[in-house]
Amino acid sequence: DTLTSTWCRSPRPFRGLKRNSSSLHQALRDRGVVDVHPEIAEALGTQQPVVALETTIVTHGMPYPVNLKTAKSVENIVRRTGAVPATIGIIGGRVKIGLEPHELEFLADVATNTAEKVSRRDIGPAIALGRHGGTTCSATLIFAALAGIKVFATGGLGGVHRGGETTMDVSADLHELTRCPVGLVSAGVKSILDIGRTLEYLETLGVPVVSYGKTKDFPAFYSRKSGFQSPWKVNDPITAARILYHQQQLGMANGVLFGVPIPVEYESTGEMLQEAVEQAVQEAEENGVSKMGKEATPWLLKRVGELTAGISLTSNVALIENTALIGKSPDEIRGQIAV
Ligand code: PSU
Ligand code: MN
Repeated sequence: DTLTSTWCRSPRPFRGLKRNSSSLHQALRDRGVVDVHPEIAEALGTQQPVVALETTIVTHGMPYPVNLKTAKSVENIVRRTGAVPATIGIIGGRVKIGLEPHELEFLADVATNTAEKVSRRDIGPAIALGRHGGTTCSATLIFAALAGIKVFATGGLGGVHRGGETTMDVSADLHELTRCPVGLVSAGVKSILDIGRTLEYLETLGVPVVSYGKTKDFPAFYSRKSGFQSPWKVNDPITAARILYHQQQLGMANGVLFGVPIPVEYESTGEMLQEAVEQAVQEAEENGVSKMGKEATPWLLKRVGELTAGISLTSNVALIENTALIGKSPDEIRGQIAV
């Protein structure tokens, strides 16, 4: 059996999902490596709102047991808004769109599960080698788009790292937003990044950046303002949904980045956290962390947590819970948009 002969016999890639639960489920199963949770297949097939959630934050972004508690809390918040949460991850080489509680617990048990941090480039290898993985924003966007999920809520998108103009450390998350017609709701990009260059890069890629709220201030994760402005702002879910809808109507494949600032009550700690971020970034430079590839982000987040005695973690949990609340799917108001 050569690779080519195996390849030729494998099921053809599925084109065009029908929004009917049984055919969706079947189609994704036929692809061979994707399991859609029946509740999510049902919701997608009957036009109920679904919100995608990532798992790198569980496997590489937060320590146990806060990671598990946060992931469950975010799922519950999504449910309370009337949408179905679709937490996405990879278990034993199978893509899971929607995790059972025991599967989420397994991924959160970071001491024993050896889960990889899976971006676009890691998807094929992780599946072929039967690995477990927490999906980053880029991989989660791919699977959300595959399943027809329109909204994805998370804490912080990846971006251009400090010094990225020489290291070329630019997160694959940015490019993925050019390929996936999904509204990504986040508290901006992590403050460990070069926010100005990240926004420039998104402009080059043609990804709309939209502040969700009263001002165009682009949020900086732990604080409500980054000092940079988004090109656009919207303050209601219908307009937000229209942005996605009209792009799709025009056959554009790209998504939208919605920036939702951390709740006001966490603003006061933002400045202190930013100081810790600056220190962590400096230490990272001294320790050559920029040469660590995908380990750079987890290293920086962990170090900021240590420097702030866990306060950064409390803020991190709060902002993710908040984006999940705002991220209540534009699907639910689809009926109100003129077709
Ligand atoms: N923000 C956090 N914690 C995280 C991440 C972002 O507060 O764990 C993750 C997201 O999954 C994001 C990824 O997609 O980091 C980006 O990693 P990189 O910079 O290696 O592309
Ligand atoms: Mn990187």
